[in-house]
Amino acid sequence: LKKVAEDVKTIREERVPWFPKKIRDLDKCHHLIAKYEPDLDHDHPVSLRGDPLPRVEYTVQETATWREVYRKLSSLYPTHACKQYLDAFQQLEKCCGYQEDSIPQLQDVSRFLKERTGFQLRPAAGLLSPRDFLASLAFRVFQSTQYIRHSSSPMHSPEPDCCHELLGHVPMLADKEFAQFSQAIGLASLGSSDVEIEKLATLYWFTIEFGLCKQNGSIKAYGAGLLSSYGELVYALSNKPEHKPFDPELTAVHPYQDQTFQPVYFVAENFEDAKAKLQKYALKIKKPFSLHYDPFTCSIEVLNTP
Ligand code: NLE
Ligand code: FE2
Repeated sequence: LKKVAEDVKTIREERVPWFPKKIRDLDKCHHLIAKYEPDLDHDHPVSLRGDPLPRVEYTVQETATWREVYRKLSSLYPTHACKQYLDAFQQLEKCCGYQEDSIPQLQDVSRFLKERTGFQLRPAAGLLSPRDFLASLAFRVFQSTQYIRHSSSPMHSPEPDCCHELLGHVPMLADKEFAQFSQAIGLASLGSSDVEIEKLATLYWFTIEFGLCKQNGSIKAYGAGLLSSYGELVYALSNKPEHKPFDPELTAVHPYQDQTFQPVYFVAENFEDAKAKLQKYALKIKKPFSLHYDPFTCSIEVLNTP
């Protein structure tokens, strides 16, 4: 009987894709999506995984691109960004060197976030596979690019770059509730099947990247892909695209657009509600164990459920 039990256990375990259990395991979560692999004909060293965040010296032209992006976007934030974003952005300007004349260093920003919500940044060489990217969120690690978009398209880039990470993601990751929401998507992804990962990546896309939320009777942006793109931020809050209520079951299977503006955005009631809905959704993902994140050791405890 013991033998049979062990066999059953092995078969079960084989069906579960590998996932990181401690923060150090994230060294193995670095797979890039090939179509987005950046051509490396720029002067900056590409950070290697696991390294401490290197300080980058940006060129005059790169800093000029940053200035343009920063100026245009910060003029829109008061009317277009959600309150949580505006609060954090103010803090970043006050304590973290956010300003139009220099590109903040990921190292400094990571320290700032660590003190607010425990999130930390880690260098990534480009767009990562959804499985690897989502797994890092489970540990409150956010994998960030460090190079900057081309100067010819400051108002929209289909790929992540440091404008997107610093102006899109970082302010939101400084918010407690949003940090919890982000970690919840990450935890749901651990050990999930490819089909479930695809759905979670779609949920990630329509919330953390392109989410809108209700605030004081109007609609504001909280998605990083909007908050880092002047063009799409204006468009998303206009009457051109469709707005639908955030509902994980439907949102998770909705087709998305990764080359140009989204035809549809999903609107959350508020973060608390979005998190509750997401957690309810995550509970339905079938796994032969349950997971517990231990914040003291920053590791995952796997509890077998018979
Ligand atoms: N469209 C965004 C921008 O221009 O910053 C980047 C999105 C990355 C998924
Ligand atoms: Fe992003």
